[in-house]
Formats: sequence, C-alpha cells, structure tokens
Amino acid sequence: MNESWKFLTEIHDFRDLPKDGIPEIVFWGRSNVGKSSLINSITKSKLARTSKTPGRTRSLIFFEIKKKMRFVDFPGYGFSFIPKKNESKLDNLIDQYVRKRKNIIMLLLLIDSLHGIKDIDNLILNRLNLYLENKILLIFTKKDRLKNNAQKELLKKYNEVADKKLNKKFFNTSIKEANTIILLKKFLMHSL
Ligand SMILES: Nc1nc2c(ncn2[C@@H]2O[C@H](COP(=O)(O)OP(=O)(O)OP(=O)(O)O)[C@@H](O)[C@H]2O)c(=O)[nH]1
Ligand SMILES: [Mg+2]
Repeated sequence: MNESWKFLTEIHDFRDLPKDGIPEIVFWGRSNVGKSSLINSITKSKLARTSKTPGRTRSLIFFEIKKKMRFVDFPGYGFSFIPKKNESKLDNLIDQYVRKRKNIIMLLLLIDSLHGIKDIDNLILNRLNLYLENKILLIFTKKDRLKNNAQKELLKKYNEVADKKLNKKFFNTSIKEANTIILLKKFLMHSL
C-alpha cells in the first residue's frame, strides 16, 4: 500500500525549491548505499528510482505525504565517473541546500554495513556538523548482507563509533527485514 506518498518535484537549482515550511528529511550517503531503496521501503512504494549502477540520482528529488512531510533523495557521493562540469553545479546546490534550507528537520547519512564509515563519510559528516549537527542520524544499510560473525562484530564496532565517537543516534537497516524499516519509520514519523 502506498500511504499517499507522492513524487513532488525534482530540483536542479536552489531558487526552485518549494517556498513553504513543510518539514524535510534528507537521505544522503555514498553512491549505491541504498538511499532510494530505503525511501521506497519506508514509503511502501516504488517512487524513488533505484539501480545497480552507482550515480543514478543526479538532482534533489522530493517526495511528499499529505503536505505534512517530505523525503529528499540526494545524489550519492564518491562516484567519480561523472563529468566535472555537471558536478560543480550539483555540489553547489547541495551545499546551499544544507547550509540554508530551514525546512530540514533531519538528515539521514547512510553507511553500508559491510564497508563501514569511510574517509569521505567523515569528511561529509564534519561539514554537515557545522550546519545540522543535532539533526544527523546514521543509518547502516544492507545489514542482510552480513553473513559471518566477523562482519557482524564489525557492524557493532561501527555502531559504537557512531554512538560514542560521533555522538549520533543510529539505526541498522535492511530493505529485506521489515522490522528494521518499521523501527526507523516510527522514529521518523514521531519526529514531527
Ligand atoms: N541486499 C540488499 N541490497 C540493497 C539494500 N538496499 C539497497 N540495496 C541494493 O543496492 C543497490 C543500490 O540501491 P539504491 O537504492 O539505488 O542506492 P542509492 O544510494 O540510491 O544509489 P545512488 O542514487 O546511485 O547514489 C540496488 O541494487 C539495491 O537493490 C538492502 O537493504 N539489502
Ligand atoms: Mg538513488
């Protein structure tokens, strides 16, 4: 069931952002980490385009439910096969959005459970902390892919880093494990 989540708009320019106060929750993280898939899981829809090819999403995509809340599907970072000319405009848009957009109530930074927190994630996190420090949540995705105990132990370590070192609330999720999605969804819906 699609609970009346709708595609709202695709933004390439800061000036085109909706001018209202509807709260926005941003999904960000490395290319292919599962941002669009997580949005689809939470909204029980296929609204966000997912792909096996990294770098699929190249603009800010907005979904909305009943004029109450928006999810923003961000382009992934760390994908190096995009022409630089197009990237600087996108970087600029993201930078402006993060710095100036008052509607942001939360930013979910997605981390692949198997790969953990990379240098580029730390770089992004440091910058985000300047503007959105207490609105950032870490989401460790694709936890169904952890097959052995060593991998599961590593996720526990990443969780500990998130909590103790980075001072962030975190969730471990898999689009294949409904309970993990329900837990996160409850938290997001109660944040209004
Ligand atoms: N096993 C597993 N695969 C997942 C999960 N979430 C996403 N995937 C897969 O990971 C791939 C990338 O997912 P996307 O949702 O397109 O990732 P994205 O972060 O939106 O990617 P970009 O838009 O390119 O930055 C797809 O093949 C998904 O099916 C998960 O929880 N478990
Ligand atoms: Mg995507």
